[in-house]
Formats: sequence, C-alpha cells, structure tokens
Amino acid sequence: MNRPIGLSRRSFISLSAAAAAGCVVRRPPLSSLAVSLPRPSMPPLQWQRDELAMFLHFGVNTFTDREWGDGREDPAIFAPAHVDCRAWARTARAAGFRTLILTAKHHDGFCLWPSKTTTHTVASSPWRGGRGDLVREFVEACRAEGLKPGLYLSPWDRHEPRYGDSPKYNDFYCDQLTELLTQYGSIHEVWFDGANGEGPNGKKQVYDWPRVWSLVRRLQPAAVMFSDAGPDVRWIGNERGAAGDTNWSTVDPAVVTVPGMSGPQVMRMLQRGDPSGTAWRPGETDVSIRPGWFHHPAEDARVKTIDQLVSLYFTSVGRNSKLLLNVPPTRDGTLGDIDSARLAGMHDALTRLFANNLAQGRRVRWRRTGDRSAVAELDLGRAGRVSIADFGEDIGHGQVVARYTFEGRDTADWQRLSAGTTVGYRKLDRFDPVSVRFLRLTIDETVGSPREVSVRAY
Ligand code: FUL
Repeated sequence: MNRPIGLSRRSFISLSAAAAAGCVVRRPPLSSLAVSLPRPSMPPLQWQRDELAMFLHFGVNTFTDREWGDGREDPAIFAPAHVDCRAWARTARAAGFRTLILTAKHHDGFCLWPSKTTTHTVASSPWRGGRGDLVREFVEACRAEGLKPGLYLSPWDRHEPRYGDSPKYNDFYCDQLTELLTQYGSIHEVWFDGANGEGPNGKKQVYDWPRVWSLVRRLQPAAVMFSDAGPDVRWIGNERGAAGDTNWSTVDPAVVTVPGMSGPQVMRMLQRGDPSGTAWRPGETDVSIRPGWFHHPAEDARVKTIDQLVSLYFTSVGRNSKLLLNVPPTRDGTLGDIDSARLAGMHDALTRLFANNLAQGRRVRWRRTGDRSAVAELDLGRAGRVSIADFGEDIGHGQVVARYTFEGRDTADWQRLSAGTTVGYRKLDRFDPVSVRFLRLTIDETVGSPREVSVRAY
C-alpha cells in the first residue's frame, strides 16, 4: 500500500535545523558525528519503501494437493484451465502491492518456464498445448500493471538426478538462473529458499553460494537477493509474519553466512539484526494468507481474516520489515474469491486506519538532550483521539534509534502512550484511544548521533 501521507520527508525538522533555530541545548562532540553507519544502496532502499510484496506459490503441488512435491510428479497433471496472470497482478495492485514473486521452481523441480536444462517443465505439460511459458506471462503481466516481478528458484530440487552431485548440480542451477535472468527483462527480486534436503539419489547438495550470488549480481545488478544470508535482504526467521519487535536492518554477516543455518544465535540475528552489524540487510517477513503455501481447497475456511491481515502489517511493515504475503493461485489458475476479498478488505482497513494523521503539518520541535538522546514535541492545535503512532527514520542515512518513549497529554500530565526500541524505516504502535493535544517523543538512546524521526499520529 502507499505509505500514508503525513509529514513529508521535507517537513522533518533536522537537529541541525533545530540548532539553527536555537532549540539545541548541547552540541554533540565531533567524534560522535564521525561515526559512519552502514546504509542501504538504492535497490534495498526502494525495496523497503515498497512495503508490500505478494508471493505466488503455484506448480504441480497445486494439483497434487501437497506442500512439498517429491519430484516424481507427472508434468501431465499441470493443466490449469484459466491462468490469467494479468488478473493476479490487477488484484495485487488494487490491494497496494508493488512486487509479485512467483515460484518459478519449487522443491519438486517442476519448472514453470520451458527450461532447456530439463524436460521437467511446462513444455511437457498439456497447459497451452506444451507451448506455454508461465514465467513470461507472469513478468509481462507485472509490467503491464506497473508492478515489479520477482522469481523464486528453489535450490533444493527433488527431481533432478544431478542434485547432490555438487559441482554438476551447481552448474545446472546456475544455468537455470541464467535462463531466468537473461530471457525475461529486469527481475526485481531473486528469492533463495533455505530448505535443503536430500535429492532423488539420497544425497545432499553443497551449494556454491558465492558463485550464485555473483552470477545474479552480474546478470541483474539492480535485483535484490533474498536469503537467510542475504546478501541484500534477509529472512526474518519465521513464517508466522512476525518481525522482531527490536529489528535492526544491520547484521553481523559472520553469523549467518549461507541459507539454511539454524541455532539460537542465527535465529536471533534473523529476527532482530544487530545494532553494531556492518552489513545493511533488512528483514523480509514472508507468511501465507492460508495455512499452506500452496492452494488447498480444504483450507478455504482458514484464509486469514481482515483483522489478522492488518495485524500482520503491524508486525512486519510496522516493525521495520517488508511484508511478503503469499496468495496461492487455485488449480484453475486464478486467485480465489475469498483470498481476493480479504486482500481488498485489508487494503480498505489500512486506508481507513491511516486516513487522518493528526500531526499532519504540525511543527515538530526537537531538542537535543545528550550525545545519544533527543526529544521532540508537537502541538496538534486541538485535542484529538489518537490510537496509532507511526514513526520513521530516514534510513537512507542508516538506522540509529535504539530506545524511545512516546507520550501525550491534553490539559493534565503527560501520559505514556507507547515505548519501544528500534524504529528504522517504520515503527507502528497501537494503543487504546486517548484524547491528546500535545505529543512528546523521547529518543532515549541511539547508535551514532540522534537524527530526525518523522512522527505521525492516527
Ligand atoms: C519454505 C519452503 O519449504 C516452503 O514450501 C515455502 O516455499 C516457503 C516460502 O519457504 O522454506
């Protein structure tokens, strides 16, 4: 969805501007200004500002009613009668999504494009008489609707006999990637899953990640690569749709070096990041609108409700992450009516929640209170009911806020509305509605010098 309109970036009152206006009581020592923080390059920055991406799990599992195919599926079962990627893209766009990511190949090894690397593809299926290319239809539909296409290519391949024969499979995998990244124009996100089981021969594969990542970088320099270990954006550590309440976009790259690692330290790094991390690697929160990743008719009654979807927005985008919501096409090749209605409902609900920013156009008066702290006050002009706080750092310059407190008052004393740790791109706090005229955001602690934070209140 569009970032709700509130205080524009231009209406930030920077601490230096506040200093010029005589509001600063203490200047930071030069050393603290010299701290150089990791910051995002343009692709990950725009990636995060897009906020919402849609995942589409589609393939032979859609027809076998399974979550993980074993690679022995007959391509003849892939026969969706009404695939209309343009309709997927329209539904996604109307609900505020900016990127769509398709499972070009899942763990079963069946390719949704006519790859020359294997016969286990749509070319061996009855769909479009064996002349179809779902990846092509998908990317063209995305572009026609002004959306960015992304592709998921499962490293784990339960069909390919070369899987587990490490150098040979690595060549095969890189050949598949090369097809996907050279034949379909620009691909916005390349998604590497962490699942790594045995192949058809019982062997496990040792992937050549440096080779894979450098291949993507060479073929599609503007693409954002996702995996547990990035290198650009990281998995958030669960599939429940919850980023860490503390969530740094920086990580220590030595902790999660390849996809598929486990252990408490790894999970902690994925969930929360690391304030002293040297790599900018924001978290992506992937979760399905249904219990499974693929469409199963028996789960029609368990599609997430509008309230649940709105909560997911708060626990992902509202915790400095990006939401990648899976909406799997049916056996027919369409997005189910229930799922589509819930998406529209989620969009309407979010639009309503963020319709009236009481801080819009109000002057934020910043005062620096220490080398690592600052306080901002706002007068809303008149009392209004507030139940959502919406903060944002200008992450183009890195992420600094480590602890904050948000208070409000009408005529009486200040009352605490919310408190938290990280802010990052966006932090959303919900609390019981309260009538306030004045708001105060105290930045209790930062890494590096405190900087401007946008404040919106709904
Ligand atoms: C997991 C896979 O095993 C699931 O099937 C799904 O694709 C999910 C997004 O990633 O690791």
